[in-house]
Amino acid sequence: MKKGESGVGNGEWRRSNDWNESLSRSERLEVAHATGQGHVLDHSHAPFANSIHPIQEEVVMKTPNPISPLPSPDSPMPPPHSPSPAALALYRTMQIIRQTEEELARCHQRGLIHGACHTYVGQEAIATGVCAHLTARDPIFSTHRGHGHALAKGMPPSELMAELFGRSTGCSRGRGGSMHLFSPEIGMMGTSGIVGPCLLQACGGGYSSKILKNGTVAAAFFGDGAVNNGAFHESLNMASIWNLPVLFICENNQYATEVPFSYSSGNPNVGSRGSAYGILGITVDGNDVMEIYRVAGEAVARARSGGGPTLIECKTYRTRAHAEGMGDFTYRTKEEVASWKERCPIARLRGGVESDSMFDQIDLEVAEVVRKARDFAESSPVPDSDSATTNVFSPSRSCVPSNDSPLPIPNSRQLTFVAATLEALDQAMATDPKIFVMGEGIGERGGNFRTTLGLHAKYGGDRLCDTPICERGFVGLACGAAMTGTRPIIDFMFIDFINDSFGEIVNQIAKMQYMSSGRLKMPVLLRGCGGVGHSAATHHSGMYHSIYSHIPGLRVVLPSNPYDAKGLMAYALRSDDPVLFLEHRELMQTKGHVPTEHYEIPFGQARVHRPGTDVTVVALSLMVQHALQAAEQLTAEGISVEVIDPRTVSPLDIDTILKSVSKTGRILVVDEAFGPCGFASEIAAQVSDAGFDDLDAPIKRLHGEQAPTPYAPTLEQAVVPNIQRITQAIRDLVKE
Ligand SMILES: Cc1ncc(C[n+]2csc(CCOP(=O)(O)OP(=O)(O)O)c2C)c(N)n1
Ligand SMILES: [Mg+2]
Repeated sequence: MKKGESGVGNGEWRRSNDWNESLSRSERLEVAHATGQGHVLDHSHAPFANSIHPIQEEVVMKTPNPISPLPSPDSPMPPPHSPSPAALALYRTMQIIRQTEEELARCHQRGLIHGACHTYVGQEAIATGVCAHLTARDPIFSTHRGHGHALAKGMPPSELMAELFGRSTGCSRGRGGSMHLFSPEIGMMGTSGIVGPCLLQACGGGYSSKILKNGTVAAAFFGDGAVNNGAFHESLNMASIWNLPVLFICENNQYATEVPFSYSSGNPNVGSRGSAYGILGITVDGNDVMEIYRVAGEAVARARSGGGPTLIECKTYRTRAHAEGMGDFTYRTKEEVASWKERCPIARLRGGVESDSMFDQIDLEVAEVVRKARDFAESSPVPDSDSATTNVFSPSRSCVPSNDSPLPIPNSRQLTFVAATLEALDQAMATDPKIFVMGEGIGERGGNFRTTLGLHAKYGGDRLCDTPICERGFVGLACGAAMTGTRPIIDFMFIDFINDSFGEIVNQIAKMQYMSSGRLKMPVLLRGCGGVGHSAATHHSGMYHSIYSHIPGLRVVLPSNPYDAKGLMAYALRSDDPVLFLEHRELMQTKGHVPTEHYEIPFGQARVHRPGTDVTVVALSLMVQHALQAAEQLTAEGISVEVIDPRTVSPLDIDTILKSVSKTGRILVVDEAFGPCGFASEIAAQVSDAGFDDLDAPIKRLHGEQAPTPYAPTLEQAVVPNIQRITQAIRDLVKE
């Protein structure tokens, strides 16, 4: 088939039924390589009902199908019979979707729906055929066009409609609307307004299945628009190398908004792309619910029995506009839409059965369900405005307190900063089998900075998982894993690499608890080292705490010594919030007193490292150590400096800072990172708001220069605060 041609009705529909489930990944790869796309059989040459499930065989053979291009035109048409229970069940689900969507469209026209409304009309067969094989424990992850997925997974139409009406009874409690539907109770793990992440999250669902050994299968539903996104590539590769129980369901409706797939895709065949990743890829008629049901059934069974992932491309068409209210005929013709309406998956399943049939009874029953759903939505209360900021974070919990301090204790055990975090991690992994670590070289090698040294031998390769270099991919996977009950730790090595996964953190991980109204927890720990000092230059020296602290839903932690590093790490490993754990490279080999036993340091509790009366200095990470040395030097000059280490930027313990300022009347904030919109600016703003009357001098900030980090040691030292500059800044402030 040439680029841009549709396969519909021209005998190009392809599927495979000879994939050997017992093949290992390397054997699958061999087959795939040996045959090119040989694992993808030309359906027109295959016997039609060759490997059909018994129920389906009955259904398919009894369902005349005048619209379908399948089976091949030469196949004999089966005689009409009354439909099987399976066919009726599938029909009912498709009708629920169709009638709910059409009602939603009418409600949108009446102005009852405030935001976007992307309907699934024309594509009902896909969600219906796939979800029929899934239980409530099997997670699905979906996209902006997700109404049909939610309904097929078992969401009552009333909950969907109430959500689009913005009511508190909606599936997302009025927080999500059309594009953000959550019902984890039935395995509907969420739709996303961003194209791509659902594939990565489904990999996370598959990875959880592997860690928890619970036999669940995850599915991602996505459009053709997603297959040219990096998330597609990274997901299929990860699912392949880790043999994840995942179904990738591409709903190729041939347009991404107004852009034809034939234009945007160098290779317009999605199903055959599976072989590029060593996984089975299939293309099916997306308007043939029985065929989808059959193929998905095989794929689910394969995934459940350890046979790994399957990519299923369903060729289909949306017969309404991209979203309600949008223009439709600037990029496609009325004739094209009309021709696809002729291929309606619902009419096709009816197979020409006329009125007074069991289908008609279902139509009437569904109409009543949808009418009641609309009434329910319209009469439901709007959310209480007091709830607008709840569930951004998990409720705080008690912990094993730390009564100790990082101060040197004679003859006490000394550990490096890294060894302290390793001990906390080891202790947590020993007691919590849901924890796993992902990163480059963190397996047998134990990590570039020895952050996981020795753990692979203790806990095995699934829990200490070396990754390909695909930060967005494995962070997105971590999101889906946390959604499905495990505790992922991502070890970035250098924290600069975190920015490749920015969207997954900011748009997905950080927002998940809020968008699910607290029904999903997000225990993802993201760690890595940064900071200036090793001539690592601009891509290996970053300090990004200010950027990520700006985001609601993220905890940001920067320990300044080994004792705090262990306690904060231990607390992070039991937190239900996503945590960025930022380790300064210049601190990693520093030693300090660290108790052997388990202890935790709760977030949001600053440490006053040194009491003083003349000036308050607030600093983070390495800057705490610099500030302490500066304070020591200034004692000789008669200046008494109080040094405060907030330890966490989110949450920020402003009370300890304000209390100190009420005593000293002067404050200097030292931060290695850039100044504008930064940590120091935030503290300055909060102190001027709440502590203005206590100030005897202007608030001062000392921060990194507004420039990328250079390489040469002389240049490097020119862009960050050092002991000498801190000392001078304190002297100047005392004189103000
Ligand atoms: C990453 C990203 N870029 C752009 C958009 C804007 N957008 C919303 S829907 C859409 C088209 C998606 O097409 P496709 O994936 O084929 O799904 P369909 O709408 O056809 O079901 C686009 C570009 C987005 N939501 N996410
Ligand atoms: Mg599309």
